[in-house]
Amino acid sequence: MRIKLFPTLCCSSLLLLAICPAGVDAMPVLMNSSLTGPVATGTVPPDWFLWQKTPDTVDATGPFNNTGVNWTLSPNGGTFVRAGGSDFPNSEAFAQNVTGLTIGATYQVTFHQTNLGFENPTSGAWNGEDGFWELVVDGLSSDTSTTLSKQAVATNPIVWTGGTMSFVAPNTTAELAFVSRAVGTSGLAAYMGIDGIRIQPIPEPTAIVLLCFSLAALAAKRR
Ligand SMILES: *[C@@H]1O[C@H](CO)[C@@H](O)[C@H](O)[C@H]1NC(C)=O
Ligand SMILES: *[C@@H]1O[C@H](CO)[C@@H](O)[C@H](O)[C@H]1NC(C)=O
Ligand SMILES: *[C@@H]1O[C@H](CO)[C@@H](O)[C@H](O)[C@H]1NC(C)=O
Ligand SMILES: *[C@@H]1O[C@H](CO)[C@@H](O)[C@H](O)[C@H]1NC(C)=O
Ligand SMILES: CC(=O)N[C@H]1CO[C@H](CO)[C@@H](O)[C@@H]1O
Repeated sequence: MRIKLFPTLCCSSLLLLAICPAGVDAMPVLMNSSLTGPVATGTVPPDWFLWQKTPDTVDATGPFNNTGVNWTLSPNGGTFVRAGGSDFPNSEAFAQNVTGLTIGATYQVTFHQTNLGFENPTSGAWNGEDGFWELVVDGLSSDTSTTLSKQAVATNPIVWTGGTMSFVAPNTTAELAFVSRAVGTSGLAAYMGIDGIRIQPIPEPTAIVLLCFSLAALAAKRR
């Protein structure tokens, strides 16, 4: 009896392991998600580090508030990060090593984003590019946000919208870099703002979870 049952149990367990995704019990730890810190050029808020070039920590008065209107803060308030995006190697980026991840689990990153544009302080020309944010996880490009156009004219208000990107955790701790990027190849940068970053595990699709429950129940019954 024992000898006969063993292969069945063994197979059920293997099947469960193969089909059922790893449970996500832990919540990822993202420090200073509100990007709050002293206003400064070429500096990112506490708990974050410069990943490439020199993004800035700014508030509604700048620095680099080269726009025809006053800047507005994101719904998250406080300071936010402004970064000039261009082709990848010339884009400004900042990062944090996020802990508490489950290997192989998918995470959704949500945030507030805006395209600030850039009014040339000397000529008054309305420069800047359409831009987006790119998420690089442990050196691997994982996702991009929707593209935001710069305001049509310099005097249009600064608008914040919700952004979403996702990634699969390669390790329990992973380096998440947020890279400002420009769409065009004009050589001008897209001046992107970001604030209020949140990371949450994406729940497994209901169908797979139900299948796993059924298989687990079946295995228990046989046992
Ligand atoms: C623009 O930034 C400068 C320098 O940070 C600041 O003195 C000025 O008050 C700001 N202007 C507006 C309209 O926010
Ligand atoms: C723009 O900012 C300046 C400096 O902070 C302030 O004096 C002015 O009232 C602001 N203008 C508007 C329209 O909010
Ligand atoms: C973040 O993680 C990367 C990759 O493991 C490592 O090279 C880097 O030193 C870490 N940085 C900090 C500030 O912990
Ligand atoms: C996973 O993260 C740990 C701790 O940061 C590190 O020592 C290890 O090398 C990483 N493994 C891989 C495959 O990157
Ligand atoms: C959410 C969070 O951790 N915010 C912190 C960002 O860093 C500043 C400066 O250390 C803290 O005051 C905030 O509490």
